[in-house]
Amino acid sequence: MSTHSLEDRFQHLIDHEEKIEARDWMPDAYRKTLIRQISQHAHSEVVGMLPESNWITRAPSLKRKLALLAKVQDEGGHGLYLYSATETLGISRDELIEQLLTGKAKYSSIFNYPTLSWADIGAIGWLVDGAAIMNQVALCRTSYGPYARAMVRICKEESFHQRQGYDILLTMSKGSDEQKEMVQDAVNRWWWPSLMMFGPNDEASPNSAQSMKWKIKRLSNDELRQRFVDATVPQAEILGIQLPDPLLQYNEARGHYDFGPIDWEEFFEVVAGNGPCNKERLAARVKAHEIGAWVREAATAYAEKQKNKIISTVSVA
Ligand code: BYC
Repeated sequence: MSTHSLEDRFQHLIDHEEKIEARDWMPDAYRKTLIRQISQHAHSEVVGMLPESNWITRAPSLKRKLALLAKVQDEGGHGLYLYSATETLGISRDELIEQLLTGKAKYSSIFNYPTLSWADIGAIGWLVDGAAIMNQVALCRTSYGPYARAMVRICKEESFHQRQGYDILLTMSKGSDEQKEMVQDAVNRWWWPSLMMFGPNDEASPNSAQSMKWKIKRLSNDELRQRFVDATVPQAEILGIQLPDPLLQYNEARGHYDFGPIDWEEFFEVVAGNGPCNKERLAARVKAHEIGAWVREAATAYAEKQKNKIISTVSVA
């Protein structure tokens, strides 16, 4: 079959909502885009463990500690599913990790901000996981089968993450004046970076048009951002807090909330490696990789031993 007809068949499958599987023919650019997006997503999950794990030992009760511990472990699991999905596209885990540790690969801008108080853990769950779910529910319908299936399970766990964050803030917002101030301060700092998670505006998003045609992305960056704002404003009202945007206002004609301009300069600085915690985050991942070398070596040696055992059993038989 010519490349032209292969490409027609591929787009036909996508247009008819069929999933593309690892064994199927796909254009090189589709494969490349998926490797980029899924591996960035995997890196984000793993780097995303860092700001929160910092608070596990300081959680204010056993229940809070258990929930946070479970959440951080879930993020590690999400990284695992996503690295595995990326590997089905013909790239090794070692190569992907190398790209992260050498700073060649991106991960979500949001994880380059510091967690200064316990209320930040609530704000991350509510806003960061809330934004992540908004993006990821749409990705459950992405055209690449292994990615879509990984997203279904991830979304179930993300809902728990969002609820645990909101519950922290709800409890604190009914507490002392100092606790209420901590909630407001955390939300002030996490609101705008959460809106940036959805990526640049549609007209400044170089990958969107093609990714939408291939149904890798099902909704645009701006559509998802708007849905997030619309869903989150009423939740902020229940908390009794002010979102830090004087231009935030319901627009009857549009049926959506209008919101103020995003500081894209800050976003691109953070993505370029110059955010408040970029260097710290990468250094932590490099250190963890070095410390974990013996685990990988032991697992490889064990796998080799098992392989030899099977070979010798077969040759004796
Ligand atoms: N941070 O053309 P665009 C989570 C890059 S949640 C850094 O719109 P695309 C978690 C983009 O990569 C977070 N970089 O790109 C939650 C591109 O650069 P390259 C992870 C960003 O791919 C709680 C350039 O800007 N979620 O994991 O069409 C706890 C132009 O952008 C960002 C996902 O990864 C950003 N925020 O759309 C723990 C979801 N935004 O690669 C963990 C899956 C954009 O061309 N990913 N860039 O050099 C996606 O849905 C899409 O990749 C994005 C960007 C919407 C993020």
